[in-house]
Amino acid sequence: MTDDPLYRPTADSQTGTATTEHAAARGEGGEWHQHPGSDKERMTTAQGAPVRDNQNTLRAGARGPALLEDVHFREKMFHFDHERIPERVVHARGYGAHGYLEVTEAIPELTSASLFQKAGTRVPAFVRFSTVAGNKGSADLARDVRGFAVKLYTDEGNWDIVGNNIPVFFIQDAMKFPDLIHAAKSAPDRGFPQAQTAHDNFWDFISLMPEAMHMVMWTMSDRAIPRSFRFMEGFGVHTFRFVNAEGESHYVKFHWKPKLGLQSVTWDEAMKIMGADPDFHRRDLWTAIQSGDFPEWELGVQVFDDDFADSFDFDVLDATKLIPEEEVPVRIIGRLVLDRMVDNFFAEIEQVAFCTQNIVPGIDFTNDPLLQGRNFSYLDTQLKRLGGPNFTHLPINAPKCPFHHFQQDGHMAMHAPKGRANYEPNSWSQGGPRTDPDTGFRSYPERVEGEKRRLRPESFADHYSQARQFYRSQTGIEQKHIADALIFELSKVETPAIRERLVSHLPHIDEGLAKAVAEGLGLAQLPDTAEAARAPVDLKASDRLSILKNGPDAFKGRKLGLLVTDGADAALVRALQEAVDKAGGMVEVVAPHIFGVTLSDDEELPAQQKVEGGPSVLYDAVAIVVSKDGAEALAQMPAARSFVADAHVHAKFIAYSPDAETLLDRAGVGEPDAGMVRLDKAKDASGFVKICGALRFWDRVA
Ligand code: HDD
Repeated sequence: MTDDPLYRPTADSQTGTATTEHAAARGEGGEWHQHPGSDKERMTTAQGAPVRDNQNTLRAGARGPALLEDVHFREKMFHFDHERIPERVVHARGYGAHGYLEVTEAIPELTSASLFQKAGTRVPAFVRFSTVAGNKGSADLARDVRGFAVKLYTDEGNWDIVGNNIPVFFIQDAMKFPDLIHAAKSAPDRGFPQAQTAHDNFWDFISLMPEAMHMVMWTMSDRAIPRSFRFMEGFGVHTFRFVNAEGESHYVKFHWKPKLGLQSVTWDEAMKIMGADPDFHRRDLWTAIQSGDFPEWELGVQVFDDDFADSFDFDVLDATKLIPEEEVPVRIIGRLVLDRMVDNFFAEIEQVAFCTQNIVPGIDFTNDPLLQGRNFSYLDTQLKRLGGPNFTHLPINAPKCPFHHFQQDGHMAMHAPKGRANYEPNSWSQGGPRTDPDTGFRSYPERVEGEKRRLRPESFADHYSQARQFYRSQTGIEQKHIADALIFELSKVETPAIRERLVSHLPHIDEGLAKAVAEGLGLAQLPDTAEAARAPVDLKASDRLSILKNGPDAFKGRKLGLLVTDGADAALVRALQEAVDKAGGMVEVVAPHIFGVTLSDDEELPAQQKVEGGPSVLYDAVAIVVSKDGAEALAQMPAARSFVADAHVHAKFIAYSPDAETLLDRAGVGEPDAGMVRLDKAKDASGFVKICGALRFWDRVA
């Protein structure tokens, strides 16, 4: 055997007349030997029998029929046939990573949760990000809510915060969830459209559900097309309870704030990214973690008491409402760092089972009717998805603290409890675990009374005021994006009455928005305004609701697309690479050939993308460093012209070497503006990267 990393099939291995000699290790004692990348183990069947030939079925004669007794073939095929489990009914497409939560501020006065007792405590974490509506194989950039589910393996059990990147939800009561999801996903008769809400069923349902209007503002905003998981906020959405050692309770809302600031793409970019790289978000997370640039979020809490809850304009149990940060500031108490990719997508990302019911002593639920319903749904769905009640035995779901109980047996039980006692109470001296009245989980003894009825409280009735507040808290360009998104989505709705019904809600949010959407849809006049259960009121705008008011001012964690040709100015290329590196960003070289280019100093520069496969939508900013001949050649290539034209239309910062002007010209880019920087000298590169910190030159498209 050689150390050659590539396996080269030999003539023997293809005909099955001989086997490769494997030097090493017979499996010892029934263990599954995992040597990542190693070819030193002998291949066996699942029963451990050594395999001689993995290429050919057992046949009667060289050209004869296959034999039923070919147990190796049958076992292999049987397992393959059962490789898939049902995908999640929502949030099917996701990606995740391992990391930890470090508590930066202890809060024992608020909660007895063990992890929050001492600053500096670290607990392992696993996070899964997802889109909601699309199937497992859909594209990352769909306009959709992003799931942000966090599993914290504390020393008093697993605590799951199963949140989203949007702090509110479409509906107030879990009873409506199946309807919401049915309406959002593909229509049942035709099986499309996939991963989008731009269709009749969704807007039919939504236009009949005024409580969804606040969430609709968020999903039509750029929040629903994040640039990457690393640049989005996360929210626990519901109001939860903290309970301290004295049994006192405070209400709490959980926030995850990305260290790199907020950033989204534009809708035109999103549509193009879905074609160019459907895995854009998962690739981004993978690349960042593999390159040691670990994504980080602050854990923040909004804590408030009954007095605040009673005086607040809305019901804190209503998941379609948020509490503006200006009213209850977010207190930062920890940091979440993702520093390790999974070893195996299926074992970890697919099999991880989040349940809102997974809480630990010191945390408790409130009576939010959405949360109460979720507490049933998640456990139930894992049973279906993972095939039995023992999904907690899977390593990704098992607690990392000691656990002892009398639950037993069932499909795929992987624990073998010893001893005679499997019930409690028992009087055996080796009788197994005992409950602890002092430290065991205690529900907050909230006083409840009332008639058993199905009704929505009056305090949930204002459906528009916070939608208006959200819209009016946005910058002009963000408001335009909301209007454009509504026009796009409703233009895909085939039934005029549904379009109009949706527009009839908009005057409650903003007259200008209603008019812009009506005009964009070509409606001759605004439809009659929908009846409101409660007339909306003007609330104070909240800057924290805008992405652009909370963007970063540095290029850290971002990517420059560097379009080069043979003969490109070597000093300039290096200066750009250094400046981006210094800013904590990444450069991807895009060239006419994947081999790369030869720079002006005769050094070779390898490429990561051929120009057709590396459109500028994949980058946060672009630089075009080309020779005169190179510019001429690129100007003949449609992909190179689109690279430039798209970067321009998407308001990106563009740097270019003087010889690139021919290409800019041929791409239809007019007079240079302040977002376009001509790099005459290598030392201009750092100035360019500095202005890229603003991420977009919005003036170009405003
Ligand atoms: Fe849900 C999955 C987030 C309302 C029922 N939900 C799921 C995931 C996230 C959320 C992030 C994916 C978890 C993972 O990565 O495995 N869901 C939310 C948020 C909600 C919400 C933030 C509102 C505040 N969900 C909600 C309701 C119900 C469900 C009201 C039902 C009553 N959700 C489910 C589910 C899923 C799920 C069917 C599908 C797969 C799974 O649970 O594990 O049980």
